[in-house]
Amino acid sequence: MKDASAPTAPQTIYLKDYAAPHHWVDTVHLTFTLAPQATRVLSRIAFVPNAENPGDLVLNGEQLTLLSLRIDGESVEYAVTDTHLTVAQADLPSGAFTFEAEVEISPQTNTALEGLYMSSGMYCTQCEAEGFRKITYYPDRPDVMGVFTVRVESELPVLLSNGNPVASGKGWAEWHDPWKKPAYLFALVAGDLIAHNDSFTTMSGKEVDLNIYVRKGDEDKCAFGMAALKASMTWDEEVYGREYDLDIFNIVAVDDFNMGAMENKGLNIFNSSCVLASPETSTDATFERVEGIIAHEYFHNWTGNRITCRDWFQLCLKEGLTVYRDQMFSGDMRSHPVKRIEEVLQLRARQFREDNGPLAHPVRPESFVEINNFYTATVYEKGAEIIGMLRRLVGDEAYYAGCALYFDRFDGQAVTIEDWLACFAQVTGRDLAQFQQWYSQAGTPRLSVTEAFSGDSFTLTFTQETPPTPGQAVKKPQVLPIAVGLIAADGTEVLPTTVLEMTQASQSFTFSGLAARPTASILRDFSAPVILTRDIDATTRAFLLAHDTDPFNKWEMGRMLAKDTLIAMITRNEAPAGDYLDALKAVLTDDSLDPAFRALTLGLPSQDDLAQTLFDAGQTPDPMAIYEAREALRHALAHHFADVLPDLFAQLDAGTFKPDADGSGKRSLRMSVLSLLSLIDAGKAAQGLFESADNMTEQAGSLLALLGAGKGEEELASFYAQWFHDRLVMDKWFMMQVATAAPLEAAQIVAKLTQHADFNAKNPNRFRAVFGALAANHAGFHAPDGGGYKLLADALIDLDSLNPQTTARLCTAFETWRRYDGDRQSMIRDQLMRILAKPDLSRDTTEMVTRILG
Ligand code: 0A1
Ligand code: ZN
Repeated sequence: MKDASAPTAPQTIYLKDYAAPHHWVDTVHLTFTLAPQATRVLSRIAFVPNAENPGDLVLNGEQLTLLSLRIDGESVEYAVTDTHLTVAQADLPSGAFTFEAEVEISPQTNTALEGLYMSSGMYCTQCEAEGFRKITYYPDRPDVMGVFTVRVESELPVLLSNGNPVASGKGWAEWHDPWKKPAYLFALVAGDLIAHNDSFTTMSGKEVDLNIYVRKGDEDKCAFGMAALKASMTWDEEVYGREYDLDIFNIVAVDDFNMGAMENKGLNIFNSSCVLASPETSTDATFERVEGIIAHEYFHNWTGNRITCRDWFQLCLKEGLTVYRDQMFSGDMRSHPVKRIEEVLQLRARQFREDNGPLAHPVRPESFVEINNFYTATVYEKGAEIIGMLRRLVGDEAYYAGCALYFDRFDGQAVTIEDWLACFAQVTGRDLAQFQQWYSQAGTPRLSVTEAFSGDSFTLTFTQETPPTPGQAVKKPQVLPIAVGLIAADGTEVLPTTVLEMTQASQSFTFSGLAARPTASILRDFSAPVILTRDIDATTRAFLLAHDTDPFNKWEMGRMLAKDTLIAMITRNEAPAGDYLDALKAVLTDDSLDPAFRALTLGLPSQDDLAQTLFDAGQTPDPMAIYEAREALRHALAHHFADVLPDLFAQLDAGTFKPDADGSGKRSLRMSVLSLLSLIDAGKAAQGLFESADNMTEQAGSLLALLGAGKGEEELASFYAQWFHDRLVMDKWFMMQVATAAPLEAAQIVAKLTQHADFNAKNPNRFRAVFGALAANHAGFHAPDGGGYKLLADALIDLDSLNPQTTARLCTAFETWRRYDGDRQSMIRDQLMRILAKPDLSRDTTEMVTRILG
């Protein structure tokens, strides 16, 4: 063996450098002998040289102890670094060969939660993106696909891997996955688990065994997830014609997990917070999230697994499309308008924020240091918006025809965005070259519009401009589908929703034959991910809030009124306008509207959103002033609605808990009402509900209402006494205290909570419950003395040694630092420099902090 063991410096990887591998994989046989600190992994891999790109055998491998290595049964010369194992081409047989190796790894000490690790006594894996290389030597890249057979040896009762079960006996089990796959979809689980079992008959009549595996005590939290899985399977058959392709589909709930869930072939692994649900312990929001994530991971079976990504730059190929699919599914299961508003809220809060700061990157990035840093809102959510725009532009029929062609043409392959778009170009005969820019150009386009009426014609003139982002100074015009409708003065719609296709920097569209000047409803259903500026007065906004037939824009008008009101309160010390309060009250009390919609309309823009809006308008946001204005508006709303709140609260009792759209909509409005009511009734209604609630939505909702009104100490203690044994409910207990902490108390509350016996930095859910909530408590995080910054930086410095992925992700708390005043900027810069100065800082965190500093 040659030992070239000098540590490799982090390298930037470029899309333009993509080259096919020197070797393809045919079959893979793995045998795992599990032991907490000394697991043995025996591999037998059939390699085939790539005639088109011959060369050395290059395998990835990290943190492995190599015990033996053979090629076609013979020992051979090889070189090992801390990241690779190489066998020179000259030392390889001329044709196909079998590579065999044995390595030892230590799952128990793996706190990064990548590769094979242990969580609450069970073994589990996370291989996406590049975790398989911590399990054994392998070409760990998504374009190398193989057929896996896996043997697991352990005394633990449940032993799982991908594909179908082949055979098992005492202390062992064998699995075979007939579908070739990249290593990132490999999974293994071993534990003392209980199965919640069911079955599904596919459209061609095949019976599939379904299981959700959980720890003892969680059996009663599986039924909802199972129903969501079956609904997802039916939906993908009915809507996309996609059938499931194995005899068994397993889901496993794991307590320690960096992300939400993972689509490993036939063996999805879930963060337990994203699959377990029961009325007593989970809120409506959790039920909705579980339903969406189960669907997302299941839908990956076709968009991601059967057809995968050629390289990690193409991540949006599977993620954007799969998010789009899960969004449509959730809309079908619940309410499309409500779902769309929630999507846009999330897009603006996360993706626009990212796109407007130092971490902005194209949906298909062109370079990365650590791919784990690119599982972003841009890749996922903007990626989904691109699919939605494509569908709007080509129409439903061509959209489904393009998808069908994609599934047919690329099944079993690892492909690119170009391959995906070529299917739609073929089906429609369109040139999608300009549209493809959505994948390469970062930044959120600013769209402005002017209106003119003359004779019987109404003209809309749009102008678009995308601001510079890191590495991209000059931007080209994007293709924008702009959905518009026109409304007459009496509220009737004179032009139903019509999609305008904007391709130029500036472009006009004229509508003729109009009897009078209409009011335009623009960017209906949020038809493109842009920031729209439109100079319209409060009266027109109130008119659209009352009359727009497009629910998204109806909501949007309320949101804009709220924003204008808050900005006037912050910058000009104005009192909230009576018209706005009246318009909102009309929505609040309009029984003909969906309660979920009314709740969303009642919601105020977040402090972070207001800070960005002020910054965009050329001002320096003052977090304390934003906080105070928002609190003052909440009080003003409570007083203005005082005469209707108690009755609404009583009427909105949804009765027996059902986590469906109807019930959750009612509860959502009821909790919004309660949070205002608590500001004026000394907390009486909330205390009453807290005592009597039989579901977590109302129990946590009433506690939050109390905390938000500066009360709830006793309730917080009794909540703890009731739920201290339930880790997922305890995450809420931690989170709620930080989320509702007053600005000048937040850091102190966080510091105290990290000393609590139930705080555990090694568990990502618990760490995020505290520090994610601190970052989300805008005024608390940005407290004038910098205490919030320091506390987060301290925690990240400690966490980086344990879990680089979660550390890097939470660094995004600092991504908006250039918005704020000089003092805050310099305090944040100091903390970022302090993180960067930590010896042995991970590659993940180094990349993130470096990019944020810009
Ligand atoms: N593919 C998963 C998300 C995921 C990505 C990375 C992970 O570990 C680094 C884990 C999960 C999904 O989209 O659901
Ligand atoms: Zn995904």
